[in-house]
Amino acid sequence: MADGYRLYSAEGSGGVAVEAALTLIGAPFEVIEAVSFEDDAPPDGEAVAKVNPMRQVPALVLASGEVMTESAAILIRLGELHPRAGLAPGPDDPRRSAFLRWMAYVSSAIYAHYWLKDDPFRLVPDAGQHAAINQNIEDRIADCWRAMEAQTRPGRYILGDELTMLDLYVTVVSRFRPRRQRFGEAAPRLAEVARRVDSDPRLAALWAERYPFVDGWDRLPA
Ligand SMILES: N[C@@H](CCC(=O)N[C@@H](CS)C(=O)NCC(=O)O)C(=O)O
Repeated sequence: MADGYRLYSAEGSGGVAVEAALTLIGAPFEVIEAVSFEDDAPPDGEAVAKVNPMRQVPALVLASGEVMTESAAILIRLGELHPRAGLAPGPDDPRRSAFLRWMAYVSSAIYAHYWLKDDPFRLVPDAGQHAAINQNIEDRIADCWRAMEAQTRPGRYILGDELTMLDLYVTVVSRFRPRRQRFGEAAPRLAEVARRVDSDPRLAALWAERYPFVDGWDRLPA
């Protein structure tokens, strides 16, 4: 796509946050399905390897041909490149510090865990330890959501009443395992924002196709 973006992404991945951003921006983009998580096997990143040696999605090819990886950086940059969409508070915006802080936090404190969680063999050869690793990672992720909840004061959206890239990012990353139930227990106000973004009519088709919401994900225990 000569005048648009080429996005290496995958269904049910963090790349869907970038797909959501490009959808709201209204920019032309082509998606290349690039990492397979089929059958709970370790992710296969063969298709993305030629643009991202880390074999991870999202990887965004800009119209210039330059490649960007790192979901938070991609979202922030798209916000800068398309300021009229109003999705990324600019340098003089009072929300700017919180915006940058929580974008980096979701990436480093939460999303980064999935490299091990998706395939514990990467660090621990003994499969007998994997259930405990998984549990500990999920506990840590819940703690991180809880800490974010305690330090933010969402309005309709996390930084106030306007939707930003941060809302898209949290909405997608909170769909990762252990899914929304644990997220909702740890961070009920953030979960309310995520539900608002889930039901944004501009994104309904995208969510249904790229990250279908499974009934019961956000059901809290009775
Ligand atoms: N730091 C990267 C992490 C991206 C990432 O972990 N992507 C997952 C999909 S949600 C992936 O490609 N996993 C395959 C792998 O790590 O081998 C980012 O924020 O974009």
